[in-house]
Amino acid sequence: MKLYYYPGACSLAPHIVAREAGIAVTLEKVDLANRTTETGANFASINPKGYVPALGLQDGSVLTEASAIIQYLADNQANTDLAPAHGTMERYRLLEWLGFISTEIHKGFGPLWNPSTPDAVKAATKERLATRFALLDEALGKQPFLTGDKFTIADAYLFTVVNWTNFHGIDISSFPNLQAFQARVASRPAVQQALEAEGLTKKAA
Ligand SMILES: N[C@@H](CCC(=O)N[C@@H](CS)C(=O)NCC(=O)O)C(=O)O
Repeated sequence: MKLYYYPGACSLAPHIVAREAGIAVTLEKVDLANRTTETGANFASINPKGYVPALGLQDGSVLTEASAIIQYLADNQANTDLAPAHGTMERYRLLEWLGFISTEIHKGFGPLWNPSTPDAVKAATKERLATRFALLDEALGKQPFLTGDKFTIADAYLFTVVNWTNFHGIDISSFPNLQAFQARVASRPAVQQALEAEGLTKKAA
């Protein structure tokens, strides 16, 4: 399998999951501005959506959308705790978190990446994110990971997007449980390996 990625982007979540699951993936870096990959391929022809992550599968097809890719990787490894079995209430709880992370946190950062976003909009974006961080902080005060005692794909995704606070100068020290979660996840060997492979070790939480 080949993971098309950009350092520190949401593609870090499937990268972490692959390493946690012990699945060998080839990494191919994408120049998002020029829509080309590091081997010179036209990324638009690989993923017409134009964004990472994209996972090239053995049969030549490509799977996109972070939430789908991390589930695909976890479900490929039946013996891991990375995702509860389909059809269980635990799986729906996982999906509940994935939806929250994708729409409220991942896309919640959206305006901050655009240099032309007015300062007032940036401030409002950070305020809205803070309300979501408060919910996460409360949840993570009760248990070490989002769904309980075990690290799952939702934790890999959350870590990846909350790590963006480092790129936008957002202080999360008023959310101590969330801050401790970031440090807890960062210290996992698979996460360290993924950060190092993407050249991000110094910027990690
Ligand atoms: N809906 C997609 C969004 C992916 C996404 O936002 N990718 C960003 C990096 S985190 C990207 O590649 N942006 C470049 C672009 O859209 O041109 C998903 O959940 O995977």
